[in-house]
Amino acid sequence: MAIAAGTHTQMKFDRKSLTDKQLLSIYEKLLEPRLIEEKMLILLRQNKISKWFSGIGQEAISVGATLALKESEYILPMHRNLGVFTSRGIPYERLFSQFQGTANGFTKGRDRSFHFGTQEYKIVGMISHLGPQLALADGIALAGKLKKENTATAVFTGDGGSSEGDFHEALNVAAVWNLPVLFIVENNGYGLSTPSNEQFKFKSFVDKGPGYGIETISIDGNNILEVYLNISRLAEDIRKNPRPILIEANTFRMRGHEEASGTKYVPKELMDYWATKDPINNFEQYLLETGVLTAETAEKTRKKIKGQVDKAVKTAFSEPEVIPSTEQELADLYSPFEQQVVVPKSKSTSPKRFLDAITDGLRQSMERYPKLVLMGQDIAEYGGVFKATDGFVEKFGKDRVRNTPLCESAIIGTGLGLSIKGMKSMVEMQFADFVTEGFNQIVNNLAKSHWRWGQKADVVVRMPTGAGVAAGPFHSQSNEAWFFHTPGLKIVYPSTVYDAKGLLNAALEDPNPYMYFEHKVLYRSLTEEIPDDYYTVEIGKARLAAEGTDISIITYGMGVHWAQHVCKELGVSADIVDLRTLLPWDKEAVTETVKKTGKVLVLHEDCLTGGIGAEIAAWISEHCFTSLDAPVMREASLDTPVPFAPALEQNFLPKGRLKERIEELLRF
Ligand SMILES: Cc1ncc(C[n+]2csc(CCOP(=O)(O)OP(=O)(O)O)c2C)c(N)n1
Repeated sequence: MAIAAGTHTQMKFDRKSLTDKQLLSIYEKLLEPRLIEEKMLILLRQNKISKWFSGIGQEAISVGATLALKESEYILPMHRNLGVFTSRGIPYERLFSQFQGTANGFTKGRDRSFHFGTQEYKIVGMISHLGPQLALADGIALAGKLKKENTATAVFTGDGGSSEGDFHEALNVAAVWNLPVLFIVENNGYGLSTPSNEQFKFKSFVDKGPGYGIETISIDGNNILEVYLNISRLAEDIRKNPRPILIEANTFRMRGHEEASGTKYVPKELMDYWATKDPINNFEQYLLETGVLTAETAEKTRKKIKGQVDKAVKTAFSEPEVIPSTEQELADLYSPFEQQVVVPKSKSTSPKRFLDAITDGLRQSMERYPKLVLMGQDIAEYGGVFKATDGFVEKFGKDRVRNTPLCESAIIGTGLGLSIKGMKSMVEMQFADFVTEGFNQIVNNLAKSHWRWGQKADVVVRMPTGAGVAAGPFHSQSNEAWFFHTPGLKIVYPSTVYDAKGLLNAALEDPNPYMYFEHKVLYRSLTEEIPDDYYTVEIGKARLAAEGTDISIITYGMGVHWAQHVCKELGVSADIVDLRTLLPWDKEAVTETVKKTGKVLVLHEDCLTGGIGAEIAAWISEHCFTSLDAPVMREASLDTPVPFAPALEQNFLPKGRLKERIEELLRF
């Protein structure tokens, strides 16, 4: 899009105290993404590059915002923000390698275009779901605030993405916690083909911020100086006086939603109008008119950048395709961590209930890791609905024991943000059922982040789970199977008081994302004498809850107690294998017990269909077939929601059917 000679700038630029040198440097930065995209358009026509989301016409926002932040401050771009990556100085060839999915990119070929982050350049890239990105900025800002770094964090969203619940949650949390985040809405008129008036009802985002108690400004997103100077001023302000600001940057999407998808649905007059407001042409014209830039220097600058782009394309395109290694793909799921099991220092023990063991583990881990932050609804002064963190505020302070708004998604995202800044977090779900509100952050952000761009997600999500307390369908569910199916997570599920503490400590120690299931029935019904000292339990290692010869019952959680009870009642000699870790589960222990008894029952509280038992049973059939003397059996809850009335609930749970199943298995 070259400028027509003799046109006047259509915008008012106010350079304030910026020097000529600074203006020229901004000009060059503004040109970079445009010239890269112009090259990419040629490559696309030649079928040499995969599709991307064009930022043509919107460059002033990415470039202005990035230049306004310090290099040490994090920026979280979206899919049209090439200017963020170029302004942070990422070598062009690495960007092209990333677009091509080759090894010199940022994701080892695992994710595309702008879906990557890099600690080196303090950029956290998006996941496709758009909105979840916003809460990560909350976490990064929170970490900066706790470390007293006086930093600002900037995060982008489109006007379409702002309709997602994640937008609301992230703004709300940032407002309540006074987090220094610049929320930049690129209001470009369309979300894919949907115009703004079908996306939201308000006229401008300046009407939206005040509802959250957030200051909001609306700026001309095509005017680089307006963007740069406003964001510089606001960033400086929030570094000193931490709080979020909502910035609406008005602009227009000049190309299709994605390259190659066209703009047929956009009225021509709109296109024509916004073409006159092109951020680069106007700024260039202004610089020419004011004599800061000469036509000759403009030409030279363009030529220089084009030359660098051509060279980078050549380098990146000569890179070989990635060679797949299954071993590497699997290894990169998790942040490297070799667990050293910690044994208690002394023999000192005390009787503790299951819940007390959780409290004990949390307390000792808080003492051990000054960078560990606890977050959850009502967990501070109130101590949590089950009182797991009773007294913690007095001991550790409100900075580290944080009451959260009812915003599961934003809080889990905040956990990842904290991890990006090298901190640890525990997020308590008030009930495991409510994890649905934070599901996306867990399965798409926490679980995939290390594999995608090598970023650990040092977050433990505590899940008060299970039925048996007549709490109905939404306070009783077993949902571990949802996460069992998600590569990148680890899942632990203690059934004893000893393990409740040891597994929690182990999970908090490991820098990988954990789902920690704690059964509500066990909280106050189970008491054991356990070590007073800090200790951990080996992750991925099952234990034999009972040793026997007739059958094997492979189970976890309440299943262990039910199996023990029924076997005793029947006088059956059974190996009862308590898995303890569900992901990764202990295949060795399972193989061993199957070889020993040849008769296996897999038991769990979760519903039967698609439960963890299905995977274990299938695995045994495939790998231990010659050791079997009977079909692998399963017992589980009914395939219905969890009913409320105690009689219905007991009928739903597998315990009542267990005796019969064991007898059936024994008859083979
Ligand atoms: C949760 C979710 N729903 C739908 C999509 C498909 N999608 C990708 S971008 C987009 C439009 C986003 O509009 P906006 O946030 O305004 O950003 P823009 O593309 O205009 O820059 C849609 C619907 C998605 N990626 N994620």
